[in-house]
Amino acid sequence: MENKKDFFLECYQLGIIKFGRFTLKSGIESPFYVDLRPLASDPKILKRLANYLLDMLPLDNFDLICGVPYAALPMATAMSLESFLPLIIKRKEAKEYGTKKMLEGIFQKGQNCLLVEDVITSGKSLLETIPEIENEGISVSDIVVVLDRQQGGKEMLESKGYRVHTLFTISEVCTILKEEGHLSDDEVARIHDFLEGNEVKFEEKKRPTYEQKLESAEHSVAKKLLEISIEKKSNLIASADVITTQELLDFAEKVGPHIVALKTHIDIITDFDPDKTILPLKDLATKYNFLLMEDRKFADIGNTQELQFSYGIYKISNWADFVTSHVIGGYDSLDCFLNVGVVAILGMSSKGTLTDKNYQEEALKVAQSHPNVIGGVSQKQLPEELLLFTPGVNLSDSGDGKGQQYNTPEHVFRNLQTDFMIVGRGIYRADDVEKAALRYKIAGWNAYLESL
Ligand code: BMP
Repeated sequence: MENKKDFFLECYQLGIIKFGRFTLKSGIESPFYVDLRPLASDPKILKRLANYLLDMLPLDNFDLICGVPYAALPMATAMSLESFLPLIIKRKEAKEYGTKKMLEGIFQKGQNCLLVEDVITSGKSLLETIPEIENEGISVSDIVVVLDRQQGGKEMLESKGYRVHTLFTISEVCTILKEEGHLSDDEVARIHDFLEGNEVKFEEKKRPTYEQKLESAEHSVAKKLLEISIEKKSNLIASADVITTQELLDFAEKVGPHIVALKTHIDIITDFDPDKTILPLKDLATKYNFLLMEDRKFADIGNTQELQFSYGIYKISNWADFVTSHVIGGYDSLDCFLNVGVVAILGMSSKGTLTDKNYQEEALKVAQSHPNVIGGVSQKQLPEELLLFTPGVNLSDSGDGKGQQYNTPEHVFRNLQTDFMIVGRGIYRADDVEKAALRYKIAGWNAYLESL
């Protein structure tokens, strides 16, 4: 089987743990929030999860399997399908009519049932569930849990004689996320304080508003983008990944009123013509007040990039307001992008990207020091002086089957403090493109306001 850390990181991409400041049911403020329900929406992950859980267990001990409702129900079902252990279902409330049974399915007194739970905190809810099963004459010896929040639940149940098997602990998860650069030292320290029962000090530092960013922005393109954002109440960049001039112009006409920039991959336009493609596109950009972002992702030595930027059929330097570029060619390779802004590719959104922690740190140093750079493309928070552009945003999908990994606007604004979200298929594949653009614009702006 693949390694458990990689598996966890894939689960994490589904948004199962959020870090910040959350008020729990008990009224306590927690620096993290766990919700494993999204795991059930990805069948491949759910199946692998079932096998990870089964691998930890003495399966011969069990006659039945049961999930604690609701989050663990799909997990228990998947485990049953993978192991052929018969599933029984525990109700949350007894039926008011008919049999009034708490347990549904086929079982006999004296059988031993494996109990499945998604998250264990204090263990209180398990302690309430177990007697309801035992009252039916079924014994429970083992409980398997996906994530232990390490707040005493496991120890409490073990002291009562139950064996508790946990796949991940919150400490383990923090170590993985810190190694991968998703959590800072401060956040990890706060989580440890919380787990040890100490009072947690939440930073009151807020993300800067677009107005504050505008005050400190130095590059003219960064300023222009922020001004448009404030004026249009939008942080949406629509990605026009279409392949004909007509589609591109139609798309720009529909999304124009709602976006701050239109992102192009100009080399996928099959009938490119500077007069028929670029001139009307520039007119639309003026009419609707948006910038043109060419997602060329330059990745060569400075001299070649200079030629690619200004020559060939696309002559990007004639019309793009800003471009994306890898920084793999080093600091000097970015000198050629005079008069446009550069968005440095620091970390990509695709599965298995080679932009690892070390690469991102080095790339960030180049981005921070080069005067042509206005920001970066990343799936992580960036220092305040850079604008963060985050692709891989979709309101309804978690991936595209080709490696793209999606997040919601809430995630990218709250957890990454992004400045601009980039949306492609979420908009251009929608039945009503204009409506979709407006929907994303509103979702992005609300997520930004909530992140302040
Ligand atoms: P979509 O929302 O349809 O997945 O499109 C995302 C767009 O952002 C694509 O044009 C892609 O080339 C670009 N992109 C990305 O998805 N991930 C990155 O890390 C960098 C990108 O530029």
